[in-house]
Amino acid sequence: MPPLRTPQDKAIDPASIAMLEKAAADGVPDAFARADAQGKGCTFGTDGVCCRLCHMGPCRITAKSPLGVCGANADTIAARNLLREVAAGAAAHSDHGRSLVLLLKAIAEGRGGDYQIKDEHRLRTAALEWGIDIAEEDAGTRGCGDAETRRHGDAAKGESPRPPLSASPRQSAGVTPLAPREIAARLAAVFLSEFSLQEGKLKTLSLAPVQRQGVWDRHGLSPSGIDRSIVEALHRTHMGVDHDYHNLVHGALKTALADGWGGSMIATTVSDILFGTPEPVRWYANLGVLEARKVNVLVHGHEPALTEILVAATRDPEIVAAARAVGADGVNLAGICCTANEVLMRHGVPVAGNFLQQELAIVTGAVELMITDVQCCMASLPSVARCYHTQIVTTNPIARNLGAEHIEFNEHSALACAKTILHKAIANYPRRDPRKVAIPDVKHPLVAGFSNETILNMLGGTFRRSFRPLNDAIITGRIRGIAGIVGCINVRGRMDDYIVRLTRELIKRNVLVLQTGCAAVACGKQGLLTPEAALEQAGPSLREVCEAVGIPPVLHMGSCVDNSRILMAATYVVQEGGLGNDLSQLPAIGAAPEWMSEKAVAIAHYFVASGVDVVLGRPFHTLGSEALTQYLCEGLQELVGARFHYIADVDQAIETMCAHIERKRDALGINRKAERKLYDMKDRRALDV
Ligand code: XCC
Ligand code: SF4
Repeated sequence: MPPLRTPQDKAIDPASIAMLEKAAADGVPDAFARADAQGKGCTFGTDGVCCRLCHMGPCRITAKSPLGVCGANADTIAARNLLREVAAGAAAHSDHGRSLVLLLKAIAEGRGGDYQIKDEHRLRTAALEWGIDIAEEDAGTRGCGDAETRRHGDAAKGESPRPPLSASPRQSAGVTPLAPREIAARLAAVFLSEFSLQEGKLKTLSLAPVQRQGVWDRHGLSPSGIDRSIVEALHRTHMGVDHDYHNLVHGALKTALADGWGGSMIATTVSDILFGTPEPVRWYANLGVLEARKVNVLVHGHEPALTEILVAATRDPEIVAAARAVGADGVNLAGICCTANEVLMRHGVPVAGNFLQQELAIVTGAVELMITDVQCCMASLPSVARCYHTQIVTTNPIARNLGAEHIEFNEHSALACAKTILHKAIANYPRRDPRKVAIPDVKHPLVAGFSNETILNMLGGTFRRSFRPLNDAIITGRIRGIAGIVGCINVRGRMDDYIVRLTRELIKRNVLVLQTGCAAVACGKQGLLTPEAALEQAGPSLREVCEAVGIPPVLHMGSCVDNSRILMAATYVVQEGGLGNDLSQLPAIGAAPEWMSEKAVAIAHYFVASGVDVVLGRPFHTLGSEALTQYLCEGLQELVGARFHYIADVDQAIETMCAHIERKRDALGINRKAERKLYDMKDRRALDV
């Protein structure tokens, strides 16, 4: 029996440590306690060699019985399980994207209720990106070019697409700009057809560098419709269909591409159109954002639609008056998980915490109500809430929880629904037990909201939007490369620890870090998402660049569907020129240090399929198949020019990632020997400080 973990073994931030201690004192079981109670877990599951795909099984692979009843071996079983995880992850992201597209369609048809299009500029640039004309030619006039070719370049001539620099509709004689609702209708129709496409490949793929599209086409990895891809993944993993682990991995890459370049890309784009493209905003993260004198309402999950309306409703005089009437100073809205990232970036709503802080927030005893929607909302929430006065409200018909109240959210009555929920929270405030309240006085400022549109503006200026300064900094070696550190946090490790140590060390070594999801919040809680962090913690040359542009050394780009922003950032770097023609040539690497969800499995696969290596702090469930593991961690290099790295040790991850970046620089010929030596010396100096 291993010794029980202390709160310090479970978390690094003082707020979480304090709440883990309080949970134990209050007798409230938390995810860490349950993980400890579960023990190491079933090794068949961990190794990926348990199959329950048909009722002749379940079958488990052992040295004595190396084949399932149907003859499937460990390679087949583990690869099928992996592909199913990718399909589930892709489904979660994409279904979220679909609900936003349906809202866009409803607005276009005048059925949007309390919603409207916030960012018409983004609507027009998106329309151009997806080949929709945003102006109509009057009869008898010729247009000045096909929107499709303008945006996507001419693949036959090897041209790459360009970022949409301007989206002013042509105002010349004979051309009438379309009304936003008409553009929205056309765009929604194109997006919906991306889900239902039965033949041919996704339109969205053409946003990628032309060379990468060629890799996908050559290897049969270009997905058709998003829904079709997910159905195909489930079909080929049914008993008795696909048994070749290579082919199953190719299926995983293809399905993941339908997520990253399809469902997630669409989710990000439509969120920006509906709720506004994020711009840098400075706010706070960690449990200290809860306020003792206010009604605390937490939004938790992934879908931003309801939360958008809640932000407005919180400021409604009726709600403010109601809060005052029960003796509170108002309503304080704060977020958990990716909903937090969505509203942080667009409204400056503070972040109470990341995934593993959802229960700990309730343990403060100061949360009147938590609203959950889809994904990453633990089943345990109602039972934790019962130990305090907190109410849990579910809002999505596919995500209910016993012990929670279900108030179905409907965009046609969004404001009324938001107010109903807030009134409930206010009515609950007098039930707060002051003896049970302990809000940790811990919060850190952070800057979030680095959409590509913002980065283009910051680097190039509004009139010369460009990634050029970034490319130049990489070419001259002031920035060694780019690391995307993303994904969840996992109760099996020490929360945030790997993410934060990795990020700290990489910026010290002059690597610019891009983040999303719970990883971004982990670093936000440590103060790494501020321009001041560049001064204090970044290596000397990264610091120079950050100071010149006014950015933090770690850029928070949004929620997990916003990993699509990282794909596009890398694409813009390629298109800017000087760093190769494909994503696989960039001095860039991804990492999901503490991942736990199927969505993270999908994300990791679409990065590798896009040509970007990914370091995983914990392996996929494939260790029971040496052949499969080797194919993922070595063999894929030949197919897509990138691979996975299973690295549990953070120091080893740091060295692997830096070495990878330097190898890519060498291959590009931008590492002149003398310069590299000088850099290495500087590096050592930076390390000595
Ligand atoms: Fe969930 Fe998105 Fe993972 Fe965090 S990072 S634990 S998926 S909230 Ni998306
Ligand atoms: Fe066993 Fe094959 Fe059925 Fe899986 S599909 S449970 S390995 S018989």
